[in-house]
Amino acid sequence: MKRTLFVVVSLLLAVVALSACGGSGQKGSTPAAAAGLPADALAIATQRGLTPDDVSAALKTYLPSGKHDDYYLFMSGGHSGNVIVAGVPSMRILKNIAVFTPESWQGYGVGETDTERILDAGNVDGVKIRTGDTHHPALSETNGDYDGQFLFINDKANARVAVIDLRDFETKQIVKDPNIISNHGSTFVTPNTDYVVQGTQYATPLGWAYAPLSEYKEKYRGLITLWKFDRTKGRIIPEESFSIEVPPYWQDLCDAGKLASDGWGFCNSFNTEMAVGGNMQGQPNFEAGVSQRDMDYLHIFNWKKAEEVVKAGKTETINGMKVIRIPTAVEEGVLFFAPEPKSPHGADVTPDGKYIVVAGKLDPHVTIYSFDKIQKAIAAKNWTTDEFGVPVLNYDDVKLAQVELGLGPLHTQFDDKGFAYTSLFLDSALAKWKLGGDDPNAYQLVEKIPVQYNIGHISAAEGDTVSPDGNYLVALNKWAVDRFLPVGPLLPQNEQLIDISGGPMKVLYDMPMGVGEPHYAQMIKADKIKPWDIYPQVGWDPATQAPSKYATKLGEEKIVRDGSNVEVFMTSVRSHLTPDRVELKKGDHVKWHITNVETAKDATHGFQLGGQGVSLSIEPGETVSFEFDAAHDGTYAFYCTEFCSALHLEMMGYVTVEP
Ligand code: CUK
Ligand code: CUA
Repeated sequence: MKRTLFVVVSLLLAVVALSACGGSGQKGSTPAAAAGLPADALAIATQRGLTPDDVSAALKTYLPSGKHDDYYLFMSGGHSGNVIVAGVPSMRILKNIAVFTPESWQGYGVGETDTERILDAGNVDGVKIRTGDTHHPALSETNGDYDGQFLFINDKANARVAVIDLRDFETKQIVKDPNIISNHGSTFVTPNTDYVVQGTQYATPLGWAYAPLSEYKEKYRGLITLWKFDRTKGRIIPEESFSIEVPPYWQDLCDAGKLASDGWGFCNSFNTEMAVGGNMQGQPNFEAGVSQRDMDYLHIFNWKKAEEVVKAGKTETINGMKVIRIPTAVEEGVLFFAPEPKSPHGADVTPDGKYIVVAGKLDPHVTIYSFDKIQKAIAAKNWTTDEFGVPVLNYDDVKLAQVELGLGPLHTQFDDKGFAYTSLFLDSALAKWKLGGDDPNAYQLVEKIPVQYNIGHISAAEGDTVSPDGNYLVALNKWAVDRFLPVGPLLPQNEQLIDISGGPMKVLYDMPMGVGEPHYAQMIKADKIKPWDIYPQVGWDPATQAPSKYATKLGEEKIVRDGSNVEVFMTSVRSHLTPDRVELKKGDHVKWHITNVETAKDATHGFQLGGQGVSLSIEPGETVSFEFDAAHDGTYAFYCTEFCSALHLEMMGYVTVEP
């Protein structure tokens, strides 16, 4: 025990001395600076039973009040359908971004508003979809590096993709793929964000039309969709997007090529068996049916070539989307397969773009493919074909190396020192291994550390760009088991911060995630994101990122009646809403616009109108609109929901609806 305390003290002294060296130097740089350390620090460490490792982890992650984190971490919120933003290394949650599910605090999709219309764009056959399952956030990139402008995220359950503008951290657009019902290899961007890539997960007939499962091979298909992104508009342009038809192999994760492999993309698949279930009809469960073959197919596609094929008009338009059919994709050299070991999950391109790392859930190895070898095999036309006529390259021609890491390898990230990191789901561990360039023997396992527990994705600082930082890695663990205070049978997930800056890897912090579950996350340097403090001018419409035609200035508030159509132009400022009386008649249709005329940072006003299911958040400068029918006569109160001032409770008004 004495020895432990001694080590703790030495550690604290060393850290204080170090920070003094790195600081202004005013306080000197000798261990004497340790005199500044509170005398009770040792007592605290002792009393709380902290080990030297605990103390060093605490010092590495603690942020004093007012200090900011080094990185933003954008996590998918899984089946809560949103995105969660945290800071690294503190792991403090900064924001939830409502995406596929309505959210009252942000006034997102609650009441008939512009954000409701964003959600409506993702409806399926007229069914209002207000659930989501977000998996893979993708930051926009310029030359293969995060540029901090936009974030994309998929909804696996309904094959949708959303666009989030990082100037105001708000969802701007949801697009629905008209031909598939679920996606997964999504979202991943091409190196200049020309396209947002989306791969199908569970095959259906295109347009999810009816076909019995007995016709699976004939009628069911997957797609690789390339959503065209217009950076100036900040929108996906469906008319300029297209899909490549692929066999019903259940495409899994995808990644876009970069640098050496720019112009290409890669997707795993895991049901080349084309199993169709039927466990009540004497057939094996899907889990068994899908795992029969030793090899599945890595899908290798040339999206630049596909773009030319689309321009040449060699597509079929299916439900409004241009689709390159399989025979055309084959003929034009757009699509190739390479065998990959049993039921792979992650496909990750190395920072130089020269290699593709594939991890198989049922194989203890990661398999490294060489892009150069793939190109040579394609040029040599050395292939067989699958049942759909797609060229299958020879495994030994394209495989460069394999590294045995452990059980259940899933996802891989990279650092700046030539190492790769792979999550091991079944081992509940993180493996660090060495990349070996073109030398297959140079690929080696370096180190493994346990995580708590059932690790899925990992996210290293800028770890999937052309220039990873090699600083931090977050393990997105599915299970927390014993890590946190018990909260009933539904436990949080555990996001563990791991130090990968050099030397042995170390777990620094356990972050309970009370919603979720996060699948993938991306971590970007904080200074790359330049969010607005307030909207650029008073009367701003975040839906168009332009001045709103409903902007209302102080003193110009009004209520306009035209028959039974009533339009309200309201302002909000601390601590009143003007007008504060809205007199309606039963049966009126009301359009209501509120402009928050504040220009002070953080001076947001909320708005709820009792009995109408409306919730708004009106940030400084913003103009928000909503509509409703005054279907019942009565007296209702509206008020500001943000405690914005001492007289916030008085920031209210009445709606009277005359019979
Ligand atoms: S998936 Cu969840 S752990 Cu959707 Cu990327 Cu692998
Ligand atoms: Cu505005 Cu409370």
